[in-house]
Amino acid sequence: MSSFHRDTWVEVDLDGIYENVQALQRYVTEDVSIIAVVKANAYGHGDAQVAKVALEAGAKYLAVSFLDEAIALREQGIKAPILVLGASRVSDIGLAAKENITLTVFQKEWLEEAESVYKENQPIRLHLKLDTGMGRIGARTKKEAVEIVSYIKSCDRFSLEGVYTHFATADELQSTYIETQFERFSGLLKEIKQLHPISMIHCGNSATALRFPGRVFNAVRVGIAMYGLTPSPEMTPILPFPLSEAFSLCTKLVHVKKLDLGESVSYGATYTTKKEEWIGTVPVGYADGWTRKLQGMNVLVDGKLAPIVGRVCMDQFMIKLPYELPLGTVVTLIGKQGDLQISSNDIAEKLETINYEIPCMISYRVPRMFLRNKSIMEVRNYLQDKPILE
Ligand code: PMH
Repeated sequence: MSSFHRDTWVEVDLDGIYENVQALQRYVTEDVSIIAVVKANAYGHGDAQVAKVALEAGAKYLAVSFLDEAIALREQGIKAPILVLGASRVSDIGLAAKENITLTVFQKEWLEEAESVYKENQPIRLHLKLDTGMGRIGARTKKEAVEIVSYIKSCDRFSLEGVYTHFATADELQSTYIETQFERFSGLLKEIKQLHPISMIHCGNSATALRFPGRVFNAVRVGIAMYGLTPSPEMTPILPFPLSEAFSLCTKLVHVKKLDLGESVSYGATYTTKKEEWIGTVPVGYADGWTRKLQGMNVLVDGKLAPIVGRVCMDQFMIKLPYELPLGTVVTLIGKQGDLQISSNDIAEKLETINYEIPCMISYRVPRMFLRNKSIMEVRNYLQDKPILE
């Protein structure tokens, strides 16, 4: 731990991610390809490290949001196919083709402009996105979809590999809306397949894969479940197999003191001791993503719960210790100590948000430490943008 200059780190359990991908693969069967969704730095877990372990575990494809994220993976030696799920600029098509990156198409105008701008011979691999009810990006009507597919067919620099859609309510147990989306997708697919053979068809995220394994066509785009988190609290009781949560956040006490009764702590002096209390200072703050709304949340120290007292500062916050503890004692903000666990789900509940947001919000300032085969494989400090221990 001495090779970065800060005693705060994220621990990413790559063994857990490997097991989650394998369990998902067994569940959807070998006929369905796993597309590992590693956008947003793999939901904060570390893009290349997660991508490599997901591929080792059987994933066939990777997905990101933006071309820059795909290029970053190529620069880190990832050769597997990568799909950009979001919109890409026509001016960047040449770069995508050169790096062998698959783009998402959903507008005929984009294709027309692409054809006039892109003059290389290397074909551009495309997946057509259909908007069946998410209302985000995608062709919505049969007319739009048919026009796009016909255009692609007429131009040999475009190659249509896949068709996909995204569900808005897959993680809700009420199924009316998702059934409508399934129906619209099937209807549009039928028209498209009459025009063009499609080798990859995908509609499912983690929740869809877990709830409707037999209805996901031949690929699924899996994010949150790969990281070991349940897509929504209401799905927890119906999970078909256990998932292993991969993300922990730890630090160490940098200051410990006994305060007299009636002393206050942090900005605004919002917390005042009710008796003599041991107060510990933790070197993590809102600039690390540990937002001010986490005042009052517990952390784990010496195997016990300890509440955050007073306001969270930019780089530090204070906790009420159960008793005097030595400097350097490990404090777990997310993760396990002994029998106790603070899950990203608990942080999400406190912040009234979804668990997806929690690992994403822990900023680049916190080094990521990767565990594989139960030991440290690499430590990466995104401030320096290079591994500092391999
Ligand atoms: N496919 C698309 C198009 C997505 O946007 C996402 C996640 C996934 C697959 C993976 O979903 P999962 O993590 O539930 O398995 N996208 C987002 C999003 O845009 N906001 O939160 C999750």
